[in-house]
Amino acid sequence: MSETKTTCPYCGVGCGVLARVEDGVVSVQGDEQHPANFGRLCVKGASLAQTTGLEERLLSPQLDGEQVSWTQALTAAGERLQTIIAEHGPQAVAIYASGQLLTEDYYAANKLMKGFIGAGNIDTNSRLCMSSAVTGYKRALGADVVPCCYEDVESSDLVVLVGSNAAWAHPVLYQRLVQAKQNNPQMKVVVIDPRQTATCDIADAHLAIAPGTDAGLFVGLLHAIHQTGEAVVDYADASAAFAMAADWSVAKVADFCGLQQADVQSFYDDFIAAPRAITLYTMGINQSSSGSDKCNAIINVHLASGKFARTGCGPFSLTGQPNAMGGREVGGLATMLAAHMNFEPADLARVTRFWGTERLAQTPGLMAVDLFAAIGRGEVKAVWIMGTNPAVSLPDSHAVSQALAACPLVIISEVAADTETSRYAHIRFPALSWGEKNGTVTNSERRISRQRPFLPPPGEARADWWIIAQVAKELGFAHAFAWQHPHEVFSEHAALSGFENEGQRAFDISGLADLSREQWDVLEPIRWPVSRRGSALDLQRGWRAEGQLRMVPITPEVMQARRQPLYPLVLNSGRIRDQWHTMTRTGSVPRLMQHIDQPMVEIAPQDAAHFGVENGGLARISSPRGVMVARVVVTGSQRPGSLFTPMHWNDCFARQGKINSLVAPVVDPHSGQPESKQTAVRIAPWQPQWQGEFFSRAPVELPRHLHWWRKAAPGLHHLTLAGDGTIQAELLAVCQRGSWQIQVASLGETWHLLAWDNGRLMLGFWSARSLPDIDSGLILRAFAQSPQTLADRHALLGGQDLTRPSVGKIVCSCYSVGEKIITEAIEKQGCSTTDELGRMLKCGTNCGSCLPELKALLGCAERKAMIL
Ligand SMILES: Nc1nc2c(c(=O)[nH]1)N[C@H]1C(S)=C(S)[C@@H](COP(=O)(O)OP(=O)(O)OC[C@H]3O[C@@H](n4cnc5c(=O)[nH]c(N)nc54)[C@H](O)[C@@H]3O)O[C@H]1N2
Ligand SMILES: Nc1nc2c(c(=O)[nH]1)N[C@H]1C(S)=C(S)[C@@H](COP(=O)(O)OP(=O)(O)OC[C@H]3O[C@@H](n4cnc5c(=O)[nH]c(N)nc54)[C@H](O)[C@@H]3O)O[C@H]1N2
Ligand code: SF4
Ligand SMILES: [Mo]
Repeated sequence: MSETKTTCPYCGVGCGVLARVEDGVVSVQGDEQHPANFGRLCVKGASLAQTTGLEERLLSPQLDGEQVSWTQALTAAGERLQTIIAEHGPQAVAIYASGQLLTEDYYAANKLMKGFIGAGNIDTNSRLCMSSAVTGYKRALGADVVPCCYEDVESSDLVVLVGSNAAWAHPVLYQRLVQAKQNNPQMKVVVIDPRQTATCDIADAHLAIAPGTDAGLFVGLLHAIHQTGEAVVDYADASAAFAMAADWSVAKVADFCGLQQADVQSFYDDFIAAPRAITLYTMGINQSSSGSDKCNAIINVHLASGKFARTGCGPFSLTGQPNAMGGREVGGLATMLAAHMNFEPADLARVTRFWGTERLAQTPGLMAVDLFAAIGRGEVKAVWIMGTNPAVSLPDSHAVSQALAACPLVIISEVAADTETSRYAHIRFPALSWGEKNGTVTNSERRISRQRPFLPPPGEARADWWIIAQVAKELGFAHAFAWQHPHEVFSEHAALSGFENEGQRAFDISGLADLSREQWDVLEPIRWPVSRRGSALDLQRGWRAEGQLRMVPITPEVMQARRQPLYPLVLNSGRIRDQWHTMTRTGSVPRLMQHIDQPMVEIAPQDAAHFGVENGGLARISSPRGVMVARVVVTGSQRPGSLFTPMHWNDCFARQGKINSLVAPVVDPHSGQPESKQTAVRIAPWQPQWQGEFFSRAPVELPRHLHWWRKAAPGLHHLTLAGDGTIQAELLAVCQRGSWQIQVASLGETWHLLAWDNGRLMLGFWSARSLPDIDSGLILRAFAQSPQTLADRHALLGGQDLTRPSVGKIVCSCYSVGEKIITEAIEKQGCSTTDELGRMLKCGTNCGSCLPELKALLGCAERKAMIL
C-alpha cells in the first residue's frame, strides 16, 4: 500500500488529502498535518476516490473528430495556429485558462501567450470569479494580496459573511468557524445574503439584503464609523471616501438595501464595538456589475475602523477554485503581465529580459466576456481552452456557443470525454487529472501546497504544462519551453517572482526557486512571501509601515438587471453542496447526486402563489435571452421578488437546465466580471402530461422533444423524463427490437414498464402525471441482481418495496441517510438534537455539511409538535 500527501482539487480552502492505493483501489482521507484542514474533508473531498475512474475520460488526442497520435495532433495545432498568426497577427489568437490548472500549467500558458505568441489574450475563468476582488485589493493595497488567513477567522470577535454560502462552498473553513464559535460563545456571526442559506445556521443575525445593494450597506457603515470620531484617516483619498459616504444615513441604507433600520443599526453597532472583525466575501459581492466597488466598500470599513493588519481582522476574499490564487500569481489574467507585474514600461522591459523574448505583448488582452464577443465577431480566430467549460459558465451561453461554432480553430485541453465546450473543438488534447498530475496550488490564504500524483497517467493523457510546451515547440519556441519536469517550471516561476524585486512586488517566492527536485517533492504547505532576500514584507501585519494604502471613494450603484413588467423577478444563481461547477467530475458520482439531483428553482411562498407554481412541480424561467426548466422549491428562505437556481446543470446533464442561457453579458467596468448573480426573469408553471423515471442498461435514443435530467447510477443510464404526448410506443418498440419480455402496469395516467432478457432486467420505466415516488435503491438492486420471486418482480413493477419503505431524499450524503428516516427518528424515537441523531443514524458525524439541514428538520418537528 502506498500513501501520498496531496491537495483537494475542488475549492479554495485547499485541504490536504492523504490518498492511498491498495490493490488498485483508491481511498482518501483528510491530512491531519495540513494547516488548512487538520484532517477534515467535506463530502466532495471525501468522495474524491469515486472520481478517479476512467469511464468518462478523454484518453487520446483527437483531430477533427478522429483519434490521432500526439504527433499528428501537435503538428496540426502548430500549423493551424501559425497560419492564423501569419495571416491575422497574434491578436487573432487567444488562450482561455482556468483556476483549476496547476501553477506550473498556468505559468507555461501565460509565458506562451504573452511572451512568445505575443498578445495579451490569455484570460481565465477567474474573470467570472475573482477579478473584482483582485481589482479591489489592487486599488486599496497597491497589490493583489489577501491580507488574512484562516486563523484570523477563528480568532475574531465578529465574523461577517457577505455574499458567501461558506457552509456549502467552503465547508471545511465553515466547520472551523463553527468550532471556533463553540469555543468562544462571545463570537458573533453575521450573514448578509438575500437568501437564508445553510451558512445562516450559526448566524446571530441574517440580513436578507435586496439583490445587488451591498455597497449601500458598507458605505453606510463607513459613515457610521466616521461619526464615532475615532476613524483612522491617514490613507490616501480618505476624506473623499468619507465625504461620499456622508449622506448614507441608516434610514437611507435601510431603504436602499430593503432592510429594517433596526437591523442595519445593530449590525453597525456590532461592527464598531467588536475589538476584532473580519469580513469574508465571495460571489454575492464579486459577481456584480459594480463588484469592484463593493470590494472596496468592504475594504474601506476595515481600514477606517482600524480592523486591518491585526490578528482576527481584515477584508478576506475567499477564492473559489483550488488554484485561483496561483493564476493570479503567475499573471494569468489578460489585465496582468506576470508575477504581479503590469504592462508598465519597466515591467515590460524586465519580463522581456527574464524570458529572453523579442515578442512580449505590450498591452493587456481581451477579458473573458469581450474575448468571446471578439470570437463571435470573427476577430479572434483561434482559441485554446484549458480546464474550463465556457459554453456553460459564461453569461449569454447561446452567443458563446454560436461564437465557438463559428470559430475557425477551437483547441481544448480536457480531462472529460464530453463537455459542452469540447463539442465545438477541432483539436482535443487529453490532460492529466487530479491524482495523476504533479505541481502546486495556492489556496485562499496564500498557502502553496503540492498536488502529488499517486496514479499512473491513463491512456495517452499528458500534463497540461507538457502539452503547452509541445505546442510552443511546434511554433518555434523550443528554447524557452525546454522543461523536462514541473519542478523546473516551478523554479523558473519562483525565480521570476524575485527577479529585480527589492520588495516592490508583494508576490515573491524566490526563496523557493533553488529547491532541488527532492526538496520540491517534499515541500510542506507554505504561505508566501518566501523571499530569497530573507526580509519579505509581512503581508499580514506590515501594511501601515508601508504607507501605501488607499480608501476608494464609493457611490453605491444598483444592479444593471432591471425588473420590468414582463420580467418581474430577479434570478440569483450559485452552488449546491455536493456538485462542482459544470459537473464533469461530480455529476457521475451517485453519492454526490443524492442530495439534489435536478436543477431546482427556489421561490418565496407569496411569489409561488402569485405566479401559480407549486412545490415539487416544474416551471419555466425565462429572460429575453433564453429559458430554463427547473423543479420548484417553495421556501420561506427565499426573499420575495427573487429566485435562486444552481449554476451546475447544462446540456450534458439536462435539457434546458442551464442558467447562463438566461444571463446577460453585463460586466463590471473595472474588473470585467459578469453580473452572474442577477438576471431579470419571469416564471410560469409547466405541467407536462407525464413525468417518469427511466433506467436502462444501454443508451436509448429518446424523442428530441422530451425533457430529460441525467442522474448518476452505477453502470446504468438513469434519466428523469417529462413530456407531452406519450413515449409508450417508442419504448415498446425498443423492447421488441431486443426481443425482451415485458411487464406493464397501467392505471389511469400511471404507466410502468419492465423489460427482461432471460430474467435479466434490461430497462425500467415508471411514469405518472406527476413524478412517481419510486425507490431507486430497489431498482438499482434489481439491475445488479435480478429479483427471483414473482412477488419481488411485482414490487419492482410498482416501484416500491412495501416491506422496505424508501428512506426519502438523502440529507447526509456521507452515510446516505434519508429525510424519512431522520424525521422518523425525531418524531417516533424522540431524537431532539443533532448529536442524538448522529448517535442513532450517524448522519452529520463525518463532514458535518448536512448539520444545517438536520437542524432544520429538528426545527420542523418542533413546529409540528407545537401545532399538534
Ligand atoms: N459545493 C461547491 N463548492 C464550491 C464550488 C462548487 O461548484 N460547488 N465552487 C467554488 C468556486 S469556484 C467558488 S467561486 C465558490 C463560490 O462560493 P460562494 O460565493 O459562497 O457561492 P455561491 O453559491 O456562488 O454564492 C454565494 C451567495 O451569494 C448570494 N448572493 C447573491 N446575490 C447577492 C447579493 O446581491 N448580495 C449578497 N450579499 N449575496 C448575494 C447567493 O444567494 C449565495 O448564497 O465556491 C467554491 N466552492
Ligand atoms: N450564472 C452563474 N455562472 C457562473 C457562476 C455563478 O455563480 N453563476 N460562477 C462562475 C465561477 S465563480 C466559476 S469559477 C466558473 C466555473 O466554470 P468552469 O470553469 O467552466 O467550470 P468547470 O466545470 O470547473 O470546468 C472545468 C473544466 O476543466 C476540466 N478539467 C478538470 N481538471 C482538469 C485538468 O487538470 N486539466 C484540464 N485541462 N482540464 C481539467 C473539467 O472536466 C471541466 O470541463 O463558473 C462561473 N459561472
Ligand atoms: S472544503 Fe474544499 S478543499 Fe476542503 S475537502 Fe471540501 S472541496 Fe476540498
Ligand atoms: Mo469561482
